[in-house]
Amino acid sequence: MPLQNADIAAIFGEIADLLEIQGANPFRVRAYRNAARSVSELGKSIPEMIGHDESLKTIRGIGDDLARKLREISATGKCALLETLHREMPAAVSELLQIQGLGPKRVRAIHDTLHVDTIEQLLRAAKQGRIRGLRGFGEKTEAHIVASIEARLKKSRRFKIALAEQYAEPLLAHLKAVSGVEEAIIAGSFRRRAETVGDLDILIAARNASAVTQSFVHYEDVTEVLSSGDTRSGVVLRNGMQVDLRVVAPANYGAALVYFTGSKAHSIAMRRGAQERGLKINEYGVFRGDARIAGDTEASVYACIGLPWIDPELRENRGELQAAAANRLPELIELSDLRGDLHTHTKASDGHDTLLDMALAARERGLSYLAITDHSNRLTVARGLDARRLAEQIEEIDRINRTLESIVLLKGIEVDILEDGRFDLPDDILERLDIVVGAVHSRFDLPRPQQTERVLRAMDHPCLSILAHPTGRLIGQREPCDIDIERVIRKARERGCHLELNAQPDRLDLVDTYCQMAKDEGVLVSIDSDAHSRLDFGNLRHGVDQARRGWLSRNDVLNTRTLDELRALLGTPKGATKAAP
Ligand code: DGT
Ligand code: CA
Ligand code: CA
Repeated sequence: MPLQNADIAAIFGEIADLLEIQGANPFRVRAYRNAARSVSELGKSIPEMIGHDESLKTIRGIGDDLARKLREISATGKCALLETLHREMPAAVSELLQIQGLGPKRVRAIHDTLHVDTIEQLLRAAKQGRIRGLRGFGEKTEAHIVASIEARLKKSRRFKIALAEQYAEPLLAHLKAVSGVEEAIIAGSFRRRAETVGDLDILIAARNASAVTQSFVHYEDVTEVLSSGDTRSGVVLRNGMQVDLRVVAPANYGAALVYFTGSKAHSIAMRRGAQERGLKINEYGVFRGDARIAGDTEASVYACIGLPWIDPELRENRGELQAAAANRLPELIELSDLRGDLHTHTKASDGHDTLLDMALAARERGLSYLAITDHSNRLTVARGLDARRLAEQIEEIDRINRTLESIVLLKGIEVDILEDGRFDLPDDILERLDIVVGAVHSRFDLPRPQQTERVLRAMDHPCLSILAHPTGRLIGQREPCDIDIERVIRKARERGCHLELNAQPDRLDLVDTYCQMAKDEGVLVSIDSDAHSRLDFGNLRHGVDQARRGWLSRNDVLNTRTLDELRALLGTPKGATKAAP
């Protein structure tokens, strides 16, 4: 793996942190911090620039000294200054800066007097009351430190659903194999297909509860048993994920499933509905007085309050109970409804497979069209295509389309939206494409008015078909950019262009509530894998899950259309005329 700009930026960032803790000259600290930022946002690879003998001093914030450091890091992967700083102060100390309320001076005081190097040590010290005695600290600060570390730990302990699944499925299979088990399911946020899960909630219907419990606590991946009883137990897996287990009698399964699927807000709203009818719902069933009137299936529970069964993805108390009562629940999209994928990469940019391999893999999945949308020009880190290479790819696609059956390749590009909202490829090449996917890859930090204007301007371009990963967030890693999504959605409607639901498990961008907004405005959402290899078409399933949470039906999704319908929708945009070729 060659050195990435992000690695270099991380080194500069850490230098800035450690210098700051040491009380270095603020100008010097800021220089490193600015350099870290311009390196990470630079559209070109620094090692490549060095390889091509390009001047590094054209980069914002880089002078002689920092240019020398860039060369040093590119050549050795290390920076002598950082190593010196590490000898004086352990790396983990700079993490302490991330705790709310702790600036460099305080971090230094804590480190020097209490020899605290890590966040865990800091939490312990704060809980033992050793912080309040330091000069400049008090009980309030100490309590604040505890609260913010705990909030942080809680947040970081959530697992992306695609990852949780890898641990959950084998465990579930293990439990299903226990004799006497009649039903076994993972309920909670996992069943609601949330983007991340805090823990897993396994529900089992079995006659012999203790056999299930024994098998659960002795599962090979368990490192800690938190509790173990006949109906309830909890464990921690090797990866740190907590799993709760409930074992119920088969007759109670439906009621228990409603209860443990949640969400809590959905359950509470349901119980209110039950009370109005003089009923009581709990995890054992539905009761009128002492008489149990339902609860063996989920549908029987909903029927008691006059409702049809509700898909788990909708159970967030965001209007699903009202929609159910009015018989207006959406018929949610399914994976098999997708006929194509409109955002994928090949070896030509940063993908791993050839055009042909991607086409064959898509066909294997039952897709009937596939847009190839490699990166454009400016993303040199991803070996983005310039107009000449894109023209070559267009010809190659024509050649492949002449020989390939049952699938059609569409010519496309994932074009970079520059900071001013323009594209980094000329119109005459974009006009030759079937599909133009526009994407922001830099300056995620622009203030809301600029970010919004930037994207709206890109959407004004008559060639733009789809706005890719509209908020740019990476789950647990990068916050969404600050953008007025309502204006973006309205713009898409006016312009007749579309918004992507990027199905990469760490993007899932649009989020569910924005999907719902798009649907309400009549804007079609395109569920795309953003595949970088032929194995990535599996992403589509996660995209469909997210779309279901966003209330989308087949008709709300662009790539459920037949190829002819799609071509019509991608045709001449509303409010713009495509220049004649
Ligand atoms: P998570 O684990 O944070 O991703 O989210 P959930 O929804 O899986 O929440 P969790 O694991 O705390 O609880 C699992 C389900 O159990 C939850 O969705 C609904 C139910 N539940 C838990 N606590 C309560 C409660 O106090 N009242 C009600 N009605 N249901 C609860
Ligand atoms: Ca859970
Ligand atoms: Ca739980």
